[in-house]
Amino acid sequence: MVIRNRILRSLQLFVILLAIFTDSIAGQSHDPKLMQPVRKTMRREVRIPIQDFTLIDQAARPLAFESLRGKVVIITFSYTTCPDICPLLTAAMHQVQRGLKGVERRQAFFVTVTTDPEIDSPKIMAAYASRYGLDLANWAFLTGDAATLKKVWKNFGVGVKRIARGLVDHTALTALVDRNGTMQVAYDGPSPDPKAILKDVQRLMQGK
Ligand SMILES: [Cu+2]
Repeated sequence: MVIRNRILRSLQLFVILLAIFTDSIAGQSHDPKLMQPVRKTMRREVRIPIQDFTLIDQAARPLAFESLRGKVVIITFSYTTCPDICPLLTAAMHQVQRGLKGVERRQAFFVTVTTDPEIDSPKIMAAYASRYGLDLANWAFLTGDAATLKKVWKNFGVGVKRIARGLVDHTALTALVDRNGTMQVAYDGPSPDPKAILKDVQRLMQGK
C-alpha cells in the first residue's frame, strides 16, 4: 500500500512537471514577440553640414555648437521620460564614453538634445544624467526654446511628434559630427553598437 502510494505520488509529480514543461514550450512558440523581426540599427555615411545653434545645458549655461569645433561630436536625440528607446541610446553613448581613453576623451564630446522641451528643463536633464552616472566633463544635455530645437532636429533629420504630455514619438538617431562640423555617420535605430561607434569616432579623430 505504502509503495503503491509512493508510485502514485511520483507519477502525479511527473504529470505535473510534464504539464508545466510542455506548457512553457507551447507558450514560447506562440509568443508573438518572438515572431516579430528584430529592429536593427542601420549605419549610414552622410555629409550634412550642421548649422550653428545655441541651446542651454543641464547647468543652464548656453552652449554654441560651433564651440565644439575641433572635437568629434557624438550626438543623440532623447527625452528624459522616454519609456523605451532613449534609455538604450543613453546606455550605448555611455559605453562609448567609457571606451575612450586618455587624450581621446578630450577630443570627443557627447551631446544629448531633448525632443521634449515641455518637460526637459536643465534641472530635469541634470537629474537624468546623474541617475545614469554619466561623466558630464565631456557630455552636455541640451534644451531650449521650441523654435531653435525644431531647426536643430530638422538639420539632423530627426522627426519629433508629441503624442501627449511626457510622451513623444521621435527618430532614434545617433550621429557623429566631425571636427569641422559636418555630420558624417548616422546610426538609425534603438541599439547602436558602441564598438562600431567607437571605431568611427577614432577614425574621425584621425581626420579620415
Ligand atoms: Cu525615446
